Amino acid sequence: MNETGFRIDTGFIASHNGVRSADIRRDYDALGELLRRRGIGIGEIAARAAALTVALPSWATATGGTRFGRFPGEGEPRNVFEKIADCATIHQLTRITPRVALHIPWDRPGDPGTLAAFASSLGVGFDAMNSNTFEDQKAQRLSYKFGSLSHTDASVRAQAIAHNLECVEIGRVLGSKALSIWIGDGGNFPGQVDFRGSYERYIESCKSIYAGMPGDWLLYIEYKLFEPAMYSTVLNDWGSAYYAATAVGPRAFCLVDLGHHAPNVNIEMIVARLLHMGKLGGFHFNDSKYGDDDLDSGSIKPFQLFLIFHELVNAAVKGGTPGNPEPAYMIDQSHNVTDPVESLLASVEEIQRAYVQALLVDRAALAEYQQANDAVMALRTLKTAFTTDVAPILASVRVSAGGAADPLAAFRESGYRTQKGKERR
Ligand code: LRH
Ligand code: MN
Repeated sequence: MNETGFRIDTGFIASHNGVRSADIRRDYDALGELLRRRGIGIGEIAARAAALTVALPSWATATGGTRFGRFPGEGEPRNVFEKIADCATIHQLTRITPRVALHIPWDRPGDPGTLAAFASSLGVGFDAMNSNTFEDQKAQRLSYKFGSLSHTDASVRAQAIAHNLECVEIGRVLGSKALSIWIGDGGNFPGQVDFRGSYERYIESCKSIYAGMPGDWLLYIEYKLFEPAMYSTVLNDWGSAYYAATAVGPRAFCLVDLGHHAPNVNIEMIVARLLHMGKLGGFHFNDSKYGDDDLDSGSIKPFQLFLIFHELVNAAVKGGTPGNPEPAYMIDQSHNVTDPVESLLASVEEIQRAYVQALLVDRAALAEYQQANDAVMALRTLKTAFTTDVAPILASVRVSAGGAADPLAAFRESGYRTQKGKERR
């Protein structure tokens, strides 16, 4: 069922912007003056801010939950078409989320061609395809209880490989250019899993999947410290992902999900390492206080998000690492107590804010302070950028691109959720 229903109309966005444009102009000019005194041209920063794109996770448009419960809100998307419609609304307001990452089988389209046409009619396309061999589907022949791509039973591995190749087939029609693999394989007790055997089986399985991908596709290998396995996880950290990606092929890269690390791990340094090694494929942005909490990006550790973008901009300024593609920026969150669209709107803004602040770092001064081992001034150089309020750039870039000056306010004022509540009984 191709759901269009209520859409926020451009007239509403124009009047939303109209009452804000004078303030935005004043604030933008004031920021421009401040940045000019730092030797930075605001126009160039704005252009780079406008060029950023962040992919939205289809699976985060409905309320998430935990094993202790899920509390769905009104007007939840009931199928992939309604999920795409909500993602298109986020792109309408932010103008930097033109692609959606699908999860199969959660979003398996009856006819990928129809879905592709529907999505493009709403101005969005598709990002990486996400496979799922971490839960059993009804009609599934063999269980993934004891693993999938690393399972001891070759027929289970074959089933998991076939599922990933099906994701590639669907993605080919949708215009996707990447497959993202995360597996929950691992053990709950010492001795349960042969650490090296399971890892070798995983790599061999990925090689089979890689061989079945079109020549211009990328393979993202996502690591995670624990959960659902509570003692050992086959693909547990960046080192394991780096070696696996290197073994699988030149178009295989590591995917850094911010929630997949032990507490207090220096993730920005892992990013610098993977960039150094030319194996950083992309990110699943979210935030966390304890475990893989999948909270809104920038909501708990905004300075860490800034430091990650600082490493990314550093690498880009130095011309990048040969063979390392432009990293893919994707969100992977679970919205348990907020309106999913509102959380995604807020998260997209926090990601764009961190990127723009990272563009403001005086890298020449930083390099001198680092050379001089002047720690205080080195940190201050970063903090000067991180504490710069770049909201005028974000708002002005959105308005120039036809989006909303304040996406969250516009979404609420539009009554979109209430309308969907009526439509999506
Ligand atoms: C695993 C993960 C992975 C997804 C899933 C929804 O924790 O981060 O990226 O497939 O969440
Ligand atoms: Mn993830």
